Amino acid sequence: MTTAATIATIDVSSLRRTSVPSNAPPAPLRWSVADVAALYELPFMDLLFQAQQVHRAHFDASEVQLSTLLSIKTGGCAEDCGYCPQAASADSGVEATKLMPLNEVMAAAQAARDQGATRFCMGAAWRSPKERDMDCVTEMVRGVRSLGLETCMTLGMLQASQAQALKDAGLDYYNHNLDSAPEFYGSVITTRTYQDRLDTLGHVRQAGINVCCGGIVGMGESRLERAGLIAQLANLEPYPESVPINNLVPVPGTPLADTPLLDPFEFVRTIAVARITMPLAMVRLSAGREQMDESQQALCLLAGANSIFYGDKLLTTSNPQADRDRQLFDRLGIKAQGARPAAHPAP
Ligand code: SAM
Ligand code: DTB
Ligand code: SF4
Repeated sequence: MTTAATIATIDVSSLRRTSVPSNAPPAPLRWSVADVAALYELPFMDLLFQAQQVHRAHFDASEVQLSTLLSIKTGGCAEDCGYCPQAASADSGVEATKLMPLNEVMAAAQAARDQGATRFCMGAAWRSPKERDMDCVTEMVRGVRSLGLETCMTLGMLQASQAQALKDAGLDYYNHNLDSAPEFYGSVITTRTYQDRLDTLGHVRQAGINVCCGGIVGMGESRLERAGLIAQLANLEPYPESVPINNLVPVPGTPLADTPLLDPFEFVRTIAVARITMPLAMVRLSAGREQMDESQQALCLLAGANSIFYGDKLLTTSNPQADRDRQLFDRLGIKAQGARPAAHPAP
């Protein structure tokens, strides 16, 4: 495999620490794509051993954090993300809904907490929230937080003022994924740019909200492009507190429905590489668990994943039943983690 990878010229200056004087030369990138690709090239056992060492230096390797997802506004989305069943352009059968009322959100959050989740993530199929939606979503943050849950939202692109409004309501995390390497991105999404995503992440950081940012593998990208995604994430300054690694859920009616399945070991490798390059992050084994057997999930945990989406549904697709997850945890001697502060504070 080639190692002559170049770092894409994307403007990450808005994500660098504000304490760096503006006339100082930019800090060197922590991870070149070639260095990340070299990790992928390690023998599987060596890669997992290295990932385990990094993981155990910072975390209890028997603890996994549980996040539950709720789709607060489903389908009918104007964006054209090729993987997504919620795009209006997809022929996936997902029905568009209005924004969910607060009482239904609260009931779902209560149920998630009763099942043992510590973080509640609310997702909306929006390009970005409209101003008229902001009062409703900030009320949801306040309500869910009052139950003692960590809150996360993923609402699409945010303006600086919207990020600040969410922060003022007490939002703990904002999820906004880079999704892929910049070189692959344009073949999956055309309605917003990579730079748009970096700008939103900059606004979230500036507001002091913890960043949850990851991507999807198994979309037909090359290994070098997977390394490119991880390098982008690991070079964010600081890197995200939470890193969801999604395996493509190939939904009939979406442009990526017939993508050949990724080798399961390659997915495990991606988790290991994320763990090594972002040692303090919560690395989440995210979408795609339903399609994995339990041995593969155990390998992902061994490779340094320490968070999962927990509950029978992701946004529109299914996730393993909570009972099955509890049984798997028992078989592996894994315990669910209680609420904990973010791995490192936002600047
Ligand atoms: N509309 C908002 C946005 O795109 O930022 C938030 C919701 S969107 C569904 C959140 C993330 O879900 C996407 O960025 C993508 O990484 C992931 N996702 C969506 N469909 C997926 C699929 N079929 N398989 C795996 N991950 C998927
Ligand atoms: C993330 O990275 N994965 C989650 C969450 N962030 C919002 C979403 C996965 C969605 C999978 C497809 C679906 O259920 O619609
Ligand atoms: Fe819309 Fe988000 Fe799906 Fe893209 S990933 S189509 S922005 S809901």
